[in-house]
Amino acid sequence: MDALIIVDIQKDFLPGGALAVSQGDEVIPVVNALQKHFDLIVATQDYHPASHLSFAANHKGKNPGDHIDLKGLDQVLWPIHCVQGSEGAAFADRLEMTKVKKIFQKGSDPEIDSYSGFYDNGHLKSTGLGDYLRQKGVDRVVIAGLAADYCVKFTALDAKGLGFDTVVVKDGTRAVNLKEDDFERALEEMEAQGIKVVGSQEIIKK
Ligand code: VGL
Ligand code: ZN
Repeated sequence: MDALIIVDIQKDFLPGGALAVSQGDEVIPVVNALQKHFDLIVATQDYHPASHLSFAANHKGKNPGDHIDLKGLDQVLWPIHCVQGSEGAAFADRLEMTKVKKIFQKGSDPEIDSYSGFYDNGHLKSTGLGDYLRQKGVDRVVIAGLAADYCVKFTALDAKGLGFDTVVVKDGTRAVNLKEDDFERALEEMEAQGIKVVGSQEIIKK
């Protein structure tokens, strides 16, 4: 059984958003086309309280892009984004959501960030996504969305670590690219862990 995991396709990650991913909007038609090929589709949603400690604005004198130690973990600081209940936290207008069975929210604990849709960055708490997929009999997950170098990458690494065959759709994701080669490095890191990186056509043609 296959599942499609749609990662964080939210307004704040689209061009014009608070944490805009360049060409992030281009993944939407790709993900909408992919959905026709799956019987089980879930989505993750970055969903922070305004007090979230990944926001530079919550640290005096810090700017987005700076790093801090947050409870023992290296944390890059971000602009305020995906605040619970805000327009920026909403899913993209053009994203097809009618087939999405369940939404897994993450990043709600102000004291720890959560890039993966499965666990927070300290692997302390699970979102329930892994148990949900297992209970549905899923053995392969296909992942697309934003951003390739953060939430897609960590979602894929956790999926693989949990034993799912894991596929990432290269044209269904875009990177933040704080450094210019972060996209390529993220793909390499995932492939090194046995995650397959494919084009959407490889899934659609079947
Ligand atoms: C993300 C940075 C901060 C993501 C979320 O969805 O990739 N990146 N929060
Ligand atoms: Zn976030």
